[in-house]
Amino acid sequence: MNFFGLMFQSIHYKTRSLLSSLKLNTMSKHSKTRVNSLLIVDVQNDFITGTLSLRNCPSKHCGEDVIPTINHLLATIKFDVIVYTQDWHPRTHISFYECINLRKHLIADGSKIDASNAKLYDYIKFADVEQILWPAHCIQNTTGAELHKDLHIIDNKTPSNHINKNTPVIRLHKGTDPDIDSYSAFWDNQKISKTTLDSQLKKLNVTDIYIAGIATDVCVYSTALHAAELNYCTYVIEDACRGVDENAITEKLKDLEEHNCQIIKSNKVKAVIE
Ligand code: VGL
Ligand code: ZN
Repeated sequence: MNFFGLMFQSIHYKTRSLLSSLKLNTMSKHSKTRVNSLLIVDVQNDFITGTLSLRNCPSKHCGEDVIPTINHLLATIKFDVIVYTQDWHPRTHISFYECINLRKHLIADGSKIDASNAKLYDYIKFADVEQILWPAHCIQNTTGAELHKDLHIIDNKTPSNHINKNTPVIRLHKGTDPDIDSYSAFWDNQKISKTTLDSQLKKLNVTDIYIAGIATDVCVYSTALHAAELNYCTYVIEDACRGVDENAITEKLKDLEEHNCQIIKSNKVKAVIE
């Protein structure tokens, strides 16, 4: 091949590789079309200053510390969908220590703990279901069940710089059945009934879920575990969460990593999304 032949061949190859890399780029961009949601779990008065305040739990956390971090995420990142969940129990909920006498007959035979010696935060077995005895909390339509007043609630009247009035906002109540507890926003603790959250998110084509809120080792944990199980790309924003017990928090976050969740810091979220 003469000089011109070689030149032509080299240009030809360069053009081909340029074209194929362009194609690859657009393909990977396309396959990377993500629909991002921020799921804000149970930022409710009772977990912050009320009957189940994290301050009185082994962690001694201040639940309100999640609020500036979540508000900053809402103010600076364009999420496609926002979800607020609320623990929303009837007065006689199975998880309430104060209601143990209502369910004396369900305590398993031979249980070391019975209604007379049970203490707050004990694990008790009702039939064959283990239940922690929490202080009564987040009772429907009480102040304790309300979202904290400083949390930015996105709605039509108060969009943020990045989240406009057309951004879908989902509000979800969980734990409404008196006889079954529900830590996760997707399923009750026995996985008997599923909430509407998965179908609402799938309808909106959500692919990625970023989770923040309370409590890291309880409702955040169960929600993240189920989100990953339901094939969402799942992130837990560690510093936007607070929990009940430090040891449990460490253990549960490790477990989430082993179940396909990614634990990230709030200052890294923007770079992952944009
Ligand atoms: C929660 C304990 C009991 C939570 C709910 O939101 O993490 N914790 N109920
Ligand atoms: Zn609860």
